[in-house]
Amino acid sequence: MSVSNEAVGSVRKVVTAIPGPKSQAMHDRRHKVVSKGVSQGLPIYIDKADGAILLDIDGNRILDLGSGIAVTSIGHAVPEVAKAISDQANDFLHTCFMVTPYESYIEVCELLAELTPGDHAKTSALFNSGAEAVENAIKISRHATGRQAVVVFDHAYHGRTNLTMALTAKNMPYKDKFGPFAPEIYRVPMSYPFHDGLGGKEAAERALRMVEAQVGANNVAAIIIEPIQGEGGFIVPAEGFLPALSEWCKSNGAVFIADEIQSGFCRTGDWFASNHEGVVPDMVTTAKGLAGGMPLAAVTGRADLMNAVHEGGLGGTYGGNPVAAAAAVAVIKFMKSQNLPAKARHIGEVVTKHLSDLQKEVRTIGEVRGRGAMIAIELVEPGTKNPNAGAAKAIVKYCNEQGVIALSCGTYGNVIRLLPPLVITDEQLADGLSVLGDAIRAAQ
Ligand code: PLZ
Repeated sequence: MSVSNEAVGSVRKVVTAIPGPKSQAMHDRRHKVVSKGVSQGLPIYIDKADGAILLDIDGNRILDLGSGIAVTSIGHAVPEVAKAISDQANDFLHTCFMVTPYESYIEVCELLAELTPGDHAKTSALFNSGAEAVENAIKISRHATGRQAVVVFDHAYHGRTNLTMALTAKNMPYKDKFGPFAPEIYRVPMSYPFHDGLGGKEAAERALRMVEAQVGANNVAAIIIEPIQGEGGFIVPAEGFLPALSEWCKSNGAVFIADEIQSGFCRTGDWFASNHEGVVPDMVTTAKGLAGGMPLAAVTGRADLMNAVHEGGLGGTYGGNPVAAAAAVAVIKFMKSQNLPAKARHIGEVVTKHLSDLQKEVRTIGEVRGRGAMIAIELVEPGTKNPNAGAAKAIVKYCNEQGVIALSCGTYGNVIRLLPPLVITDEQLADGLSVLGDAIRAAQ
């Protein structure tokens, strides 16, 4: 594969302490002007990147197993995408699609109609961030059904804006003292096989019985769910859970929204995580992988629902910006030409085998789970299912010091998730897994 940032190379190499002196100086500079409220992950400042390697300003070559939280699925610095962006930037940067439109917005919507689950008539609307897409999916569902209640799940993550904070489950750091939150949001138990031991049908019955008793089926505008939960801990619902929810929505006139912002666009080994159980959502929200790092998000859904909104009811100054849209068209072309769903499946096999072998010797690994290139381990106190956030923290720190980006997640902060770029090479993956293995053993 030709690359545009060849100087970055393809091999992890740590040449200073992490963070190095230049990054530390930059971090001090940051603290004078950047709000402390903005999350601070690993304070190494990035100069260039290529494929799965980040080059920081101290000259460290870092292996990226996080993809900027599931965004750079195509890897960093893909020449075709960079060219599409620069060509569009030269042509024009912005007109506002609501004022004077352009072709690439339509192209993205055509691709979304083609690739999202189901072959029914679909239309889309484009936005800037995942949270904005989720907000709009709820707006459209309420408008189309004339109902208000929205059902969400334990461990859900849907964003940080006011409505999406209300949909998100975890208090710290997302919600604490940011209320009051939007009303008419009802939270029910998620299917979480490792902890509840329930089959998908039973777990769905448990959740839907609550909805019927406490909300009333006729009041439900939408059920929104991540087919595999991301921030909440890479929780894969038991088989049958998603189809049962989707069926219930169909029978009760509610909209079934799959939030595929983290799980979508090849990540789980198919174009969308809903595909694994043949679920056809009424509406899908996408962002992250869609434009490879440019801010772009979408709501795609049944044309009858999407078109129920009055003209002018949906929009925003930058939604479907020409540069982001041009990037998305090039990203999707790349995903197809490189067969990234197959690459994600391959990554899944390698990672699952490695971590499952490790689980036999390490008692802090409670469960290895996930799909494709969206795999995680849940860390427990040995001999129990109690969360072990300390181990997760120690593992991330160890990986970081060795020049590997690994991310934690989970309501209790005890899950380590892997989200490598799907173009990661076998050598890079083996290298990352070996560091991760050392980190896990060291954190026992
Ligand atoms: N829905 C399923 O995963 C974003 C959040 C990082 P935005 N997840 C990363 C953080 O700490 O802010 C996400 C998601 C799902 C919605 C969103 C929100 O997408 O583009 O961050 O708004």
